[in-house]
Amino acid sequence: MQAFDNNEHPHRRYNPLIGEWVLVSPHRAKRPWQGQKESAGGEDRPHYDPTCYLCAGNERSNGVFNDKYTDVFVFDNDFPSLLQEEVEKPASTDLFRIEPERGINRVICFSPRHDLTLPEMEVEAIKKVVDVWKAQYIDLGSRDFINHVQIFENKGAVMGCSNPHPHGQIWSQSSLPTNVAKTQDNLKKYYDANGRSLLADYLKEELERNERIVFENEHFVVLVPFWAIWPFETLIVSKRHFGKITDMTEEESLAFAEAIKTLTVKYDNLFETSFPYSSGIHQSPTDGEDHQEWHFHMHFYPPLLRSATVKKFMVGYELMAEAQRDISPEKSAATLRELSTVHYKQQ
Ligand code: H2U
Repeated sequence: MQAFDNNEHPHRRYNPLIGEWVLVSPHRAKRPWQGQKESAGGEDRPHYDPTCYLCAGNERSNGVFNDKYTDVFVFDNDFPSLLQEEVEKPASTDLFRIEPERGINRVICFSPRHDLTLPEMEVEAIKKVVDVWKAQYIDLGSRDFINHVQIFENKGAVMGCSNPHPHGQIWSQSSLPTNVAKTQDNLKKYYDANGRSLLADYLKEELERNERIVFENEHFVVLVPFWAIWPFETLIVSKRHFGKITDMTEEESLAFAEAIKTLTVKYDNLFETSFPYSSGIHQSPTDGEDHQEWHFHMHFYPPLLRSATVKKFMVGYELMAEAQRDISPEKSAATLRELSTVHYKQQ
């Protein structure tokens, strides 16, 4: 029988964070493509756009004016997916379960500069975004009806982002959403069985194996997880075991900002385009419990596969059976690792 080769033979890998498998088909990465191309959209934007609803001092769609902010600006989403008011719980049956959900949605502008994105911002400016994420986690998480604070960014039109002005969102709510609940269950089972953080143990082994590391600094590691689904999916994991963004020291916050900057510059350099992704932080819920099992991390899920215009679709088999990828996580990591840390526009 032939010896197993990660880069040749179809196999399945297990994601211990969510308890799900992914099918890896590395031999398939070279198949021809005659399908859809997305527009690369490498347009030059002005520093300030008078028609942008996120630019400083501008009017939003509901008639409210933004502050004339100079670094980071947060406002309550004018079209929130959740509302704060409490309502009566409707009747459920076994097969028709229904629960009211309360929450607060906010929008966070990363910079007043309409033409920038995170990779084009200075590390110190990204650190200010991290500081505001901390402040929001405290502000929202301290409310008694908020048990989870989801910080995330959709970047690029292909990810459904409605405006190129650099911004993210924060959705906070009373329940633990599905993906976070799955992660928490698995982190807790591991912590209860071993007395150690799952991600700390995983990180130790990743650093030893040194096959999927993209970047590391004193406090954070950027890697393509062993179980990555998206072609260039990455994870930023803290070296120290702590559960939430507010546990980070000033030095760790700066190192986190540097990790975000380095990763997103590499992403932009990959296809010399403003690289689209959805990213988000996974951390302890704000339910007042002591969540020793949680280990702070940030996911990046970019859709692009082989150029600025060819994206990976999660369709037939993925929707019906399980997640699948072609290029191996090791190859993706090697590609990202070798890319410059200087943004292509500045080279
Ligand atoms: P996305 O680009 O990721 O869709 O985020 C933009 C958010 O901004 C979106 O949730 C909100 C939308 O509801 N928004 C406002 O709150 N006010 C506006 O005037 C326009 C958009």
